Amino acid sequence: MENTEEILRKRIDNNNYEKLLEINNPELYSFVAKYIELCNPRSVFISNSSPEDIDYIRRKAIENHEEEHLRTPGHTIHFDAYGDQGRDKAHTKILLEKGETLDEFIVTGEREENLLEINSILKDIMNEREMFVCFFTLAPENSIFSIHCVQITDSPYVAHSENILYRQGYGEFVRLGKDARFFKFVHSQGELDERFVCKNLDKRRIYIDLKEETVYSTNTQYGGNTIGLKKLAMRLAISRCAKEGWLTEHMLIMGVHGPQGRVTYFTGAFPSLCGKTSTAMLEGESIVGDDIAYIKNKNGFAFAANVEKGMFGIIQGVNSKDDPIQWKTLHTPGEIIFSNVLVTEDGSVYWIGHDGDVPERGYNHSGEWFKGKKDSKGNEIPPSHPNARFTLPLESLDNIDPNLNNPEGVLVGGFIYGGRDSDTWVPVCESFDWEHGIIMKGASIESETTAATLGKEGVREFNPMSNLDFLSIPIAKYITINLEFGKNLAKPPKIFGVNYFLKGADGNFLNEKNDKKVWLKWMDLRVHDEVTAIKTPIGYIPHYKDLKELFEKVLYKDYSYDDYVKQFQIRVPENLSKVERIKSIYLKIKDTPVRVFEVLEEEKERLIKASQRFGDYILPEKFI
Ligand code: SPV
Ligand code: MN
Repeated sequence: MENTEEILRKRIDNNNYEKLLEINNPELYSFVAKYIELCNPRSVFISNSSPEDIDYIRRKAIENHEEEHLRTPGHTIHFDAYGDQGRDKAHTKILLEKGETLDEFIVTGEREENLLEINSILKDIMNEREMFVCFFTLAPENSIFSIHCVQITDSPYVAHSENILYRQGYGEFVRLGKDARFFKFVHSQGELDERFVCKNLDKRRIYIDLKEETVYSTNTQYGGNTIGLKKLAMRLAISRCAKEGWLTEHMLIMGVHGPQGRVTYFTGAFPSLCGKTSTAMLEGESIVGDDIAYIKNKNGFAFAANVEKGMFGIIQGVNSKDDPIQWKTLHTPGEIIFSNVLVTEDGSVYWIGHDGDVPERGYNHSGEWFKGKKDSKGNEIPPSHPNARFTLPLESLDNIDPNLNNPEGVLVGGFIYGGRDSDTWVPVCESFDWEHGIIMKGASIESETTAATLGKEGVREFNPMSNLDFLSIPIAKYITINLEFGKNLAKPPKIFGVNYFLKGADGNFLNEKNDKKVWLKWMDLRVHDEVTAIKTPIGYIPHYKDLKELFEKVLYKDYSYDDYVKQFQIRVPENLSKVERIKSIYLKIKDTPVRVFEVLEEEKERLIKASQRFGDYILPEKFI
């Protein structure tokens, strides 16, 4: 093989070569050279994070037909291939050395063998294409949270998305030179068809090599599979933080605005499509992040920072009444990439749950579209995909929190865990303490599956901390790190479990979308010890009078005692079954900390005792 310098000099034009040379880092040079040799692009573009370079990428996404302009200035549309509109869990593998194993829930592959495979897929894959090399920083720059990253991709759409979603990093690489310790990402969309979407989905692979802190992604365009800095970097970060004792969580970060102008920060973990973004976007509160948080112990307190600076949000159901802030930004000129929505005849967009009537025709991920159009199996094609998304800078939202880029992060008052649960958890419940919260709320999340991943919807799935899809370490280790993290804090955040999806006997939801506003205000009061709560076998729940007052104040709604009882009665049989289900899962997980079984057992005993006194469905007032 030619040496690194020769390859770089020969394959990169002068202007771009100079940009690369500004960064004095031999590891970077050999990484870039290696993939130029292997992927064999026609040309190489090195982005130096300047407005011109960022704009170049934006223009390339249009020229390459991965994006198209829409009517509103700054808005573009991108489509992913049919069947490439969610995360491909089956082909996303953590690479392990021979003999190493992870839990059965985590898809793994043998390192050497899979690297050979991915190298053969990558061979000449960028033939006749341009390679983009981009530099980013995860979390605010120059802070204890920062992690530096290099992305190689032949998709200007991916590079463009990252320019919206992440902080630029070229300056940091120049500053750090040889000392930069960075994550590496190699992506190629592979061959595209006549609609400029991936053709070879059978060769879609997402391989995470922890040893070299490198991720490979091929033959896919969907952001969750391709945007290296998002869920791919998250797996690398989980592996790194496990060694260093901090947390990488699938969590929103938001400021809840309490009495007298007080702002209290919460982090919240919810599986995809379970209300995470809509919680972070609640009117009257402020958003720091909607997807990924790094959390560190600083002088005995938990501080969180948003890894990102943009949002790759689900668009289905966004409407002017329930989501006024997103609605406004989505209808204002400014940089937004829409994906997999319907483009109407006048160049605007429509998605399922948008205000107004469904348009008669337009085009979408299925090509030309008209009302009633069916796919080859005879199923009606909806105007937009259920996992259709928008990508925008957080700063374009009216509720952006001033601490988004604070290198110190924000002090965390509470952790929130939620899932899609039709019959067990009450709408909001505070754990007895850190251990109880981590185990009974976080490590016990189950959720009915959604469209964010490929596969069947509506099946109840175990998803500890809503982070299972992204774990690159054993589950037991991950839970232990969470338990330890709280033990080392002088004042750990309070831990709450929420459930926005509880249903009544008639099968209807017991809560409205906006009721979560009230749960948050209650949590804020609890963090500051400003209201008392009812101690039940599953944790502390709100008093009726406090909720009634909050419903009145926050939603101008009369909250009836009847509603309260339906929502907050303790459903003993369902909770007991859940304890059993979770216990049987952890029995199969290697090295589960004993404390997990003890806490589950204690919960079970409390539930049984209570049912012996009060029956299976217990009114909150029984516990007063
Ligand atoms: C999620 O599905 O949790 C997302 C979008 O945030 S993805 O990038 O697909 O992970
Ligand atoms: Mn997510």
